[in-house]
Amino acid sequence: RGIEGGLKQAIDRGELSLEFQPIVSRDRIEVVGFEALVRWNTSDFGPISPSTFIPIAEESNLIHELGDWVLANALTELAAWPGQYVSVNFSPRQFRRTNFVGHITQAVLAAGIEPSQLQIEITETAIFDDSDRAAETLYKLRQMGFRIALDDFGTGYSSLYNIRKFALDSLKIDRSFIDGMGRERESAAIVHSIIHLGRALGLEIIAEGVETEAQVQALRIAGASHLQGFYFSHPVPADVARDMAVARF
Ligand code: G
Ligand code: G
Ligand code: MN
Ligand code: NA
Repeated sequence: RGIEGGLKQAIDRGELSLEFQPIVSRDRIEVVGFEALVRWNTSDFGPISPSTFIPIAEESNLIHELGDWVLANALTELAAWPGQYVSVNFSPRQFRRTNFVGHITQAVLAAGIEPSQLQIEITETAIFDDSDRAAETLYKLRQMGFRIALDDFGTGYSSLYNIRKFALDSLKIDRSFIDGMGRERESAAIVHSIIHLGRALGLEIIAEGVETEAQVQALRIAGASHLQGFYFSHPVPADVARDMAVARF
C-alpha cells in the first residue's frame, strides 16, 4: 500500500494533527504568531515526518486535501489566541492551484477570521517557475489583507529580484544560516545582509531555528525583528500553545 495509500486514509482515520511553534518579537515581549506544523501518527509505523510525507503528497493530488485539512484546522485553533496570527506552510503545488486566492478567502470566511490573522508561508520554489503569475497571486493575496512570508530564505533560487518583484510582509531566514552564525564568518555575513536588505525594504525579518541565548543576542544586535526556534519553544499541541499566547520570554 505504501505511504501514499496510508496518507489517503490518514484524514478519515484521524491520524493527522497540528503542532504550533511561537514566533516572538525581537524584544521578546510578545508572541506575535504561531507556525502550524502538521504531524502524522500512523497506526502501522508510528509517527512519520512531514519532510517525508509532504513530498509524497506533492507528487499526487493528495497535497490539496491534506493542505485543506491543515488550513481549516489551523484557522479553527486561532480562536484560542485572538491576538496572534497563524502561519501556515503552503507547498508549491498548493500555491499554483487554480484560484488559490479564492480558495484561501473561502476558508477564512468559513472560519470567521480576518485575513490579517493568516500568514501564508511559501518558498522561493513556489514563485520561481512562473514568476509573473506568482507575482499576480501574491499581489491579490496582499490586497485581500493576508500576510505573506518567504520561507527558508537563502536556500532556494534566492534572488534579490524576487523580494523586489513580489508583495511580501516577511522574510524567514533559513535556520542553516542561524546555525552557522556563531561558527562561520560567511553565515554571519549572510544573516547580516539579509536583515539589512529586508529592513531597507520594509520587511519583517523572522530568524528561524534559534536555539541559544548567544544567537538571540546576536540576532537582536543584527536587527532581526522576530525570532523562532527551540530556544523559545518546540512545536507544541494547540492547548499548550494557548498558554504561551500571553507568555513573556
Ligand atoms: O516541523 P518539521 O521540522 O517536522 O517540518 C518538516 C518540514 O515539513 C518543514 O519543511 C515544514 O515546512 C514542512 N511542513 C510542516 N507542516 C507542513 C504543512 O502543513 N504543509 C506543508 N506544505 N509543509 C509542512
Ligand atoms: O521549512 P520550515 O521552516 O517550515 O520548517 C520548520 C521546521 O523547523 C519544523 O519542522 C520545526 O520542527 C523545525 N524547527 C523549528 N525550530 C527549530 C530549531 O530551533 N532547531 C531546529 N533544528 N529545527 C527547528
Ligand atoms: Mn515554515
Ligand atoms: Na523555514
